[in-house]
Amino acid sequence: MEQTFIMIKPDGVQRGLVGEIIGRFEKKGFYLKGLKLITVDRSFAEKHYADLSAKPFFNGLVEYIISGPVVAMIWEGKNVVTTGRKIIGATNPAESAPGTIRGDFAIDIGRNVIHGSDSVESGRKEIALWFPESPVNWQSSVHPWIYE
Ligand code: IDP
Ligand code: MG
Repeated sequence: MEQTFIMIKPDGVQRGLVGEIIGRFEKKGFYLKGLKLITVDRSFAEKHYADLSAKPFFNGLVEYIISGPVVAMIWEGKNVVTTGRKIIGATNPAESAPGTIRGDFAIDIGRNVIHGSDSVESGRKEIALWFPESPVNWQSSVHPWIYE
């Protein structure tokens, strides 16, 4: 099944939003397939955001991501990449709809609480980068109550 990489950024951890955010993905019906609290160094953050290295905000973005621990997660389910991005909301919280994570909990684009992969392919790459260890293999026993 489809997987995505979701990261609660340092502001989300500091502000005590970890439980709230995990709860939203859990209650939707997605399956948690990887989870760790980790502080990353500069070269790792630069690798994660390599596609944005030419952007003027790149250095600030890297400083932000290395400023404290983050919660790195793998979530699994049908259309989890696209639906996960909808749960997260628009990149700029000024434009994120209420009811989305960024719409409910963020103000500034440079403190937007959470990351989610933008495609199945980048999800695959990001999961390989953040979770080089072999994944925990488990299946939810409520699966038939979520999928027809
Ligand atoms: P996304 O996180 O919604 O996929 P991206 O365009 O991939 O958005 O940008 C990655 C992150 O870089 C954003 O989540 C945000 O934290 C930061 N960012 C994007 N655009 C700006 C900007 O114009 N100023 C400051 N930070 C930005
Ligand atoms: Mg992105």
